[in-house]
Amino acid sequence: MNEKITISDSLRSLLSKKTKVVVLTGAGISAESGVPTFRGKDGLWKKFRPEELATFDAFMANPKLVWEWYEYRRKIIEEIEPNQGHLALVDFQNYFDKFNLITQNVDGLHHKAGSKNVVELHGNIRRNKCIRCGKIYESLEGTIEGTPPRCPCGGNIRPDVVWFGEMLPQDAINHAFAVSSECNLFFSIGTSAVVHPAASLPLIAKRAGAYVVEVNISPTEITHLVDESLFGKAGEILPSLVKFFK
Ligand code: BJW
Ligand code: ZN
Repeated sequence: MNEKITISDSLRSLLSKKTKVVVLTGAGISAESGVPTFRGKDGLWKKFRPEELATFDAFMANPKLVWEWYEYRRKIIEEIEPNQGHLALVDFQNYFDKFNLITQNVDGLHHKAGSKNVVELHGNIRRNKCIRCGKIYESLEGTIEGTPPRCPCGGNIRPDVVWFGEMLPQDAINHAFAVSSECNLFFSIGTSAVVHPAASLPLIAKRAGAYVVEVNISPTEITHLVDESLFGKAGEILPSLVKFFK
């Protein structure tokens, strides 16, 4: 008997090994590790307007400011650890025969927790790339020091993340669409579900017949569309869900 959460009989019966499961995560799953979310009361966007920092135009207009903002965030991420929510999703992966984890997060915490084959829709904050020749830099080795550093080709180095108005990595989004339209059970965890195309994944799953569950501390844009909402912290709800696995 699990005393922490109450779930429907429908969800309970879907928590079987054979169910095809897709999980989409957002900033909320990393909040309990100490990564600020983007929106809401304590969101990053309260201090900085997104269009000032998370667009290519913003980077071109003020590369130093944007680079320093990412350096500040990298520093936060380097010092923290995955939480119980990330760890529970490793249990999900080990339990379900068909499991796909898709994240909008750039913090790499799912990987650090032990999740495999994580689909990163918005890139990874640790990786960088040259805006001129496109060379990918896993570290800053080989770049010319500066704020931001420069590529030997002369181009500025930027974080390899997806900014507003930019295309998502083609393979990642194609895979995300494909598995979302084929799953039986879809979890939308710790995301405000306002940024597209990621926000359309739960809707695609729902339209294709999946049972859609959201896990969030408060209602979101998709609350009225999902089959079940589990309100609470991901770091508490997800370990409780694992206890229902047969
Ligand atoms: C907890 C919790 C706890 C807290 N437990 N829960 C269709 C309609 C309208 C607009 C568009 C559309 N298609 C495209 C657009 C434009 C745009 C867009 O979506 N705009 C909307 C905002 C209106 N999309 C794009 O531009 C995308 N590109 C694209 O579509 O390309 C095609 C194209 C190109 C050119 C022209 C036309 C088409 C790219 C989007 C890139 C998003 N990038 C960012 C920054 C990444 C780099 C970085 O990190 O700096 O990605 S923005 C930011 O938002 C980041 C996040 O991944 C993303 C989503 O945020 P998320 O994860 O949902 O976080 P929050 O803070 O919003 O929510 C946290 C939630 O957690 C809250 O609900 C809390 O309650 C909850 N919570 N603690 C559980 N403990
Ligand atoms: Zn270059």
